[in-house]
Amino acid sequence: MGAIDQLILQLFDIEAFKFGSFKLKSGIQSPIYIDLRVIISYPDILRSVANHMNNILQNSNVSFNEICGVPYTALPIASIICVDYKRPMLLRRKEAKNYGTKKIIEGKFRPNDRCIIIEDIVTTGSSVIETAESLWAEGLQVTDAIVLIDREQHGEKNLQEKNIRLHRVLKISEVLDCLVRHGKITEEVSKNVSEFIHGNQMQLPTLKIEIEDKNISIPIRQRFQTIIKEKKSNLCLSADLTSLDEIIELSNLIGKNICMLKIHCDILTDFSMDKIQELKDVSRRLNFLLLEDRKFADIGNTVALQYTKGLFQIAEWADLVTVHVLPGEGIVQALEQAAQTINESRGCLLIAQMSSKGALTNNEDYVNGVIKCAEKYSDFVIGFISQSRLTTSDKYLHCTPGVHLTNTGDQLGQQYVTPRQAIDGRGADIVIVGRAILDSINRVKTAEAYQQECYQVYEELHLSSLYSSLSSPSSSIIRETHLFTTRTFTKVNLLGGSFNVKLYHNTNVNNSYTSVDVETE
Ligand code: BMP
Repeated sequence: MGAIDQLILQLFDIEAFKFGSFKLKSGIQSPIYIDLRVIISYPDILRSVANHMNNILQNSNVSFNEICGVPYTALPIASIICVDYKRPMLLRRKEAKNYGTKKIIEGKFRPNDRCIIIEDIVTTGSSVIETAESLWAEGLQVTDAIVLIDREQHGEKNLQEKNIRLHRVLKISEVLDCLVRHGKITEEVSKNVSEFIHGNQMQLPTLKIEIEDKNISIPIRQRFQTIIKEKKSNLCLSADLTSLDEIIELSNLIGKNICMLKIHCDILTDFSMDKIQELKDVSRRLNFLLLEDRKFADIGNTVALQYTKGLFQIAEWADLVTVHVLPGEGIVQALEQAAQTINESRGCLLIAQMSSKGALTNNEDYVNGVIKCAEKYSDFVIGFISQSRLTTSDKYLHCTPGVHLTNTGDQLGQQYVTPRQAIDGRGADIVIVGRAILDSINRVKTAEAYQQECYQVYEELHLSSLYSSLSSPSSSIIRETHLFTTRTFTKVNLLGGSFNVKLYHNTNVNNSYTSVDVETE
């Protein structure tokens, strides 16, 4: 009897092959079950398996520096081969340690070393591929793997696709033939198993890469800051139109210019959840936030219902809402709690000061109360609707409505300032513009002009404060950078976000920086 037949019969005797009906991990019913773990209890068989592998290695002229066994069954086989060959062994952990070095590959090796993988059985080849990937990641070369049994279920092809050659001691078809020849199983059982094997060719499970929708997963405050930086826009369009269709159409045209779109859903004559979803889709595509200017002002319980229920189900689609703190902080607590039922990031802007004539918010105590509330709920409150800078903290975005380049007010108490006054004079981060754009002859052109004006003033303002910090010898920026290089880069915080700033140094001009460029990363 040949050595291969002998090995197969030994494996059969120790019940490494079982025939019957077995439910596999995948739920599939299989007529064969192969359990090679049993070989560790039979040193002779273990020795014989290792010898067969050694022969293959010698005959195939595979050169290698290290041998890596795939846990668990292949480890003792790999150990024997390592000793026979006097080659070092590597081991791939199933999971990286969560203490100490966090290594996944144990053992000594040098980059570019050639490593062969030893495995007991191959079905799809996925565990060999996983092992190879860990070794590749460490700079090792892996081109060959050797297994005891190939189930012939597409493993060889899958490995080939990864440029790994598969060597095997036994193919499942050889095992079946041998067992039939020696009267261990019937032709019928063998046929059954063969049919099962051919009917279950397994492609490697394709890695499903879920492109993370950063718009949804990152916190709203960070998302807002990123949008402003990326789009170079701190303009919010107040789309006070009564048709949602018209708002969708307009946002398709103006979306690229704005960081936020503000609406009042209760003035819409054609509101529907389908249409608002359409607007939400535009906002995701053109990267702006949706603000429902609901100005909640009731007790917590009522407000939670107004936020999540009714016709508008605001929490479903509005990234941000506006809130009066008049009823006390319970209103914010209620909204924050209600927002937790939504699996997207939500936030709110507290109304601290209003632009209209005679606003009762013009009261220091009131405004201080609003700021305190913002601090207490700073995970949910990302800023204010205000007419002045309320805090020096970068954390809160100050959004200022009542902005118009040419008008000073309307007949109903609205009072306007220019973008420059709002930003430079009053410390606004975001400028909210409604009728100045909506009533213009060319809304798109006007929006572009407002975007440019608002962002330019904003940049100028922050750059001039950057200049003054640069001229101060105690400035942290100066300390961080090398003063006498001609061009340095440093990070500064503007809009609460981190910007890469290029500093051009000109030693002729009093050793001071002559120009500062803000580059978005
Ligand atoms: P307009 O630019 O057309 O005046 O519109 C301003 C928008 O900002 C309106 O939607 C209004 O409800 C809102 N708003 C405001 O004007 N002043 C405030 O203090 C707070 C606001 O939300």
